Amino acid sequence: MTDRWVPTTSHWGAYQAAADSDGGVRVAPHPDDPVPSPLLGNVAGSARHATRVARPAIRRGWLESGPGPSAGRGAEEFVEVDWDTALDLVAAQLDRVRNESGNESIFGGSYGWSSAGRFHHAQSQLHRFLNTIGGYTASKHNYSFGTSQVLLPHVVGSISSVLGYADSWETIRENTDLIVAFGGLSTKNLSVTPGGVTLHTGAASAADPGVQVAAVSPLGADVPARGRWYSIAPGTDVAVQLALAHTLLAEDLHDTAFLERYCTGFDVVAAYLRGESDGVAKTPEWAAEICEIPADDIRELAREMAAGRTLVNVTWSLQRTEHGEQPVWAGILLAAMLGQIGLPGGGFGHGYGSMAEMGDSGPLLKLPTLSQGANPVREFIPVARIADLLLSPGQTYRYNGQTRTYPDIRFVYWAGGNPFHHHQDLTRLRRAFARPETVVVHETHWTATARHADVVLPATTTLEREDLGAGRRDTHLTAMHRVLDPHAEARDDYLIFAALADRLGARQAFTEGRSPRGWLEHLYETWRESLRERGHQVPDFDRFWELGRLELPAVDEQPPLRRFRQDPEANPLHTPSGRIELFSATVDGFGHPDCPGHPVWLRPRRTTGGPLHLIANQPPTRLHSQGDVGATSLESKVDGREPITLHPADAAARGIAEGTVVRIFNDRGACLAGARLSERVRPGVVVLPTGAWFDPQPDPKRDGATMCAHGNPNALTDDLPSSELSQGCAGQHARVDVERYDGPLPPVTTRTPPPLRPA
Ligand SMILES: Nc1nc2c(c(=O)[nH]1)N[C@H]1C(S)=C(S)[C@@H](COP(=O)(O)OP(=O)(O)OC[C@H]3O[C@@H](n4cnc5c(=O)[nH]c(N)nc54)[C@H](O)[C@@H]3O)O[C@H]1N2
Ligand SMILES: Nc1nc2c(c(=O)[nH]1)N[C@H]1C(S)=C(S)[C@@H](COP(=O)(O)OP(=O)(O)OC[C@H]3O[C@@H](n4cnc5c(=O)[nH]c(N)nc54)[C@H](O)[C@@H]3O)O[C@H]1N2
Ligand SMILES: [Mo]
Repeated sequence: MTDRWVPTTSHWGAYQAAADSDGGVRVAPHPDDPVPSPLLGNVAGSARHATRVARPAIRRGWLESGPGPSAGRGAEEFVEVDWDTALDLVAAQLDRVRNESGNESIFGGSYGWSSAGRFHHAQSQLHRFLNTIGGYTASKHNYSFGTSQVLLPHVVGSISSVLGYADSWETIRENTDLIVAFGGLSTKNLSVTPGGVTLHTGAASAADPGVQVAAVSPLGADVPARGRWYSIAPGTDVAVQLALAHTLLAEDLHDTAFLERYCTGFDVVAAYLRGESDGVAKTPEWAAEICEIPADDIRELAREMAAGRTLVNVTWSLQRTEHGEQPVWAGILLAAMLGQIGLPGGGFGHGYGSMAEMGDSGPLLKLPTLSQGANPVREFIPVARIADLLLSPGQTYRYNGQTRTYPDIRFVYWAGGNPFHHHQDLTRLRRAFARPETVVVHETHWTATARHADVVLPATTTLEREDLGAGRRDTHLTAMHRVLDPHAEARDDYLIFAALADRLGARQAFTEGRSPRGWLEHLYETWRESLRERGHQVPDFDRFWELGRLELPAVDEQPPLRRFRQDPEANPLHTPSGRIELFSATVDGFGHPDCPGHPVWLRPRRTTGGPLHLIANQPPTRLHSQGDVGATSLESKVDGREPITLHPADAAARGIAEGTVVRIFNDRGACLAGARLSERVRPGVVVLPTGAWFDPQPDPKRDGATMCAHGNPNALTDDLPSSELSQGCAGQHARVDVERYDGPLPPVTTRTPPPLRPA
């Protein structure tokens, strides 16, 4: 424990921390950070909150009756036990399951953001541990841009060519005339990068990029200060994009030389735009009917796009929807027709306004990295198919041209993620979590996922251990000093896995004989050596630790799309044609009905659920579910519930006033929330951000159904993928209705631990 101010970092940025006299923590922004994150306000209140997991805890039914499927998960009380009891039980079950049915019946995907820190990253620790004991069924891709992760390799050959080498805000300011921002440029998202960002320069840039911005979004909040707002009906961006493309084509504003030299398949797309292949010309008039943006505005915008250097940006939210491939592919089509892909400040952007790293100018540098080892098991799922996996062993499904089969999972191991935050249709996920024999969760706090486990092992937070921290495109590496002693009996994920590895005969393989501090030195010195080989000098570990941070050396690398533009024969893309595939014979050949071989407008299949379009976007007050018991998050609540924002007209039609507690419902579920009214939300659209800790209670309006008393939108979302091509998360949208909630208000129960009994 230290009452000195010491450096640390988090996914929402670097900061300073010191212990206070009551055992809690004081935090202050990094002194050089121009725009510290509001999420910093959650740290102090979360650090020693009543919901910290204090001791190993075991669900009573599992402890008394042994492993097996159980609907008691998420309902029964927990029994607190000592560490040796808990570790012996977990090790024995891992051993039994791997011997009886092989390691593929252990699901260790364990998706989630966990905490910043290159060594103690819980998911990496879990994967490394499971690999030393024979492997696990894994998950592929992420919830953030999992649809693009499957699509982009078919279209531009890799994900990183678009996401890894984004132009900096500075380059944009110097070169760009117009940003057409599908999904807007939301500053609320820009304090966050996985691993952290030391100096938040991007938030200010997105708020006012210094160039023209045409922001296409249902929400005024996504529009930068001097941007133009194109208010769009959610889920219809592709219609606008195709109409922009149609205008470029019809008015001969497209760059035929670029399309011929660098792209393939434009002829197929052009026939579709003209309506030759389906009888419908994709004119602005056609689009206006769908997206509710006037046809003349679309036509004018197309002309403006062709008149200067234009960056076509698509936020990640747009691909986190049904048919989420289409707005990404259509965005690339538009950028290709403008002929500016590979030019500074032009072409296609994906994720400006989604994450701080996009537009940050720090070096593209490999950071110190813990090896996860090799997984002998080949089974995996696309990450968002978790409920299908648990509910439907043996069932086949399509994915990226393949037909795959779900393995039979008996043991679920989760560390550093919160599926009862991140997954869709949480009522269905509860049924899925009732199926395995054993669910083990490492958690810092009593999240909904911890409450749905059989064995909960208390993990330390970053403040309670030492680590090295930096994010992608970060400018600095931070020496994350320990500030607090571990809470109660909490242990580092690493030490928990070391103790399990010991019981399973894999201690040496897992630890390589190193202490946590020994690992930090090892990772740092290995990294330092690799930098030295490339001609960069950084201080030794002891000096670095004393300094508290070091500036990362600048590395100059030409973005792959710039090299491609300079010489497409010498630097082809990793696509079958070596070019940008506006039509992909590969994707076409897969025959997925919901993702044909070129960008198309597809009507949403899901139109039931209610008259209002719910947007479940990222919360301005938290990182996902992290920090929901902290001050910034709590201050935003309305009567203790998550705020839902409605247009005043939609509210008035339902007798809802500012501050009213409302019930949001559809055929999948219901939740409560507190009404906030705003003219800056499109009529017919409501916004309920993700991350309020899921609080399932009996729904007083529907027999046998549950209602989240707190306001988690995943009580309402559909558990359906973006498409069969990518099987990505499509949780951004749902159809719902909203009503006043006049009944007696159920208390929010997430801010105290579940019922716990001493052994
Ligand atoms: N409806 C809808 N749903 C969505 C989205 C959406 O747009 N709409 N967005 C999706 C997206 S993009 C994402 S990335 C996901 C995010 O989903 P998650 O990454 O699962 O969300 P987090 O709340 O960050 O969960 C991280 C968990 O790790 C725990 N943790 C932190 N540090 C440690 C540690 O050191 N050790 C251990 N053992 N645990 C730790 C935290 O307490 C927390 O519970 O949500 C997705 N869900
Ligand atoms: N404060 C904070 N910042 C975060 C996170 C967080 O939890 N909290 N999470 C981080 C993570 S993991 C990720 S992946 C990124 C996610 O980055 P994004 O996915 O880009 O973020 P969202 O906030 O979900 O959505 C951005 C905006 O898209 C708009 N939008 C939604 N649907 C449509 C549509 O159909 N058409 C148009 N034109 N616009 C639409 C919404 O108005 C929304 O505000 O954010 C990161 N930043
Ligand atoms: Mo994400």
